[in-house]
Amino acid sequence: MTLHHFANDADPVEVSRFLAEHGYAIIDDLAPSELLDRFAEEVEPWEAQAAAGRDEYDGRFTSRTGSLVERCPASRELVMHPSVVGVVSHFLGHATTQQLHLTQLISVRPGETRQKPHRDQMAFDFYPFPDHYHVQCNTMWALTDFTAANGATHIHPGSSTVSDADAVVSPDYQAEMRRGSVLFYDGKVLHGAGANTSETVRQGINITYAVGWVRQEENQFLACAPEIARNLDDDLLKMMGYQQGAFALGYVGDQQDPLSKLRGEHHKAKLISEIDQKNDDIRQFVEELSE
Ligand SMILES: O=C(O)CCC(=O)C(=O)O
Ligand SMILES: [Fe+2]
Repeated sequence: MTLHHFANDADPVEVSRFLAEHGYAIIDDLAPSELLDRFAEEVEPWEAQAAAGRDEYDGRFTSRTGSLVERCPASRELVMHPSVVGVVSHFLGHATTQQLHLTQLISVRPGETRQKPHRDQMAFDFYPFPDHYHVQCNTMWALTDFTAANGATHIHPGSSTVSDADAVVSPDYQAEMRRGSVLFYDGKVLHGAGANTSETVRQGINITYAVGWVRQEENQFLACAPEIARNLDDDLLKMMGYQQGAFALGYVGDQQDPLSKLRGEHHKAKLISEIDQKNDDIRQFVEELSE
């Protein structure tokens, strides 16, 4: 058996349903290669200075580069890719809001051994979320081809709702996919990075989403400096957490909306300068008339 792949015109609801049933889904060829080229160029200086993992779990031959929204403008298009947002908002649609949980380029280098299979939702202090309650939705975009030899992610299909003992002995398959394809996996499914026995680096862009009421794994309010955040699109900012999760979580001061707080002074200054410019134009127009 190999893992099931969807074409890039697949209905996000169908993909989400498949993900809910099997714990994973793959959409082939979703990111244009021009977008990935741009991302690769933007991330290169940051990746060059990223440290290797400190333990077997992080991977001693693996580096992780975060803060992608701040550092790599191209990543913003991946975060907000309509097909991905479509899957995420259906898959996590039981929550009032969804949010960005983390962004990370994972570079698995030659010589890396296989990562211990795990369930990502353990990050929530091992809270035993009920089987039917999905708290997160991971994506892994292939920045390079993902192959069995270079460390394509291992997935244990259907392991989301079985006991740990049954999950570890369940069969697993590697998510081999071309550059530009994207693997979705839920927070419960057993998975892990593969060993890299090839000569080249495997690069995957891990962008994870969560329901709006939990703490984010990567703190988006600090991972992207407010001076940069302030100029991003509303939809992206809301995804990063600049909106109230559920109906009351995350307000600022006198129950102010976080997005308007962020825009705040900057927005006012921009409006005033636009008005000043208009006044100048009118003055000049009247002066020209009276000459
Ligand atoms: O890089 C991969 O293929 C998976 C990494 C992973 O599962 C993790 O670090 O939690
Ligand atoms: Fe993981």
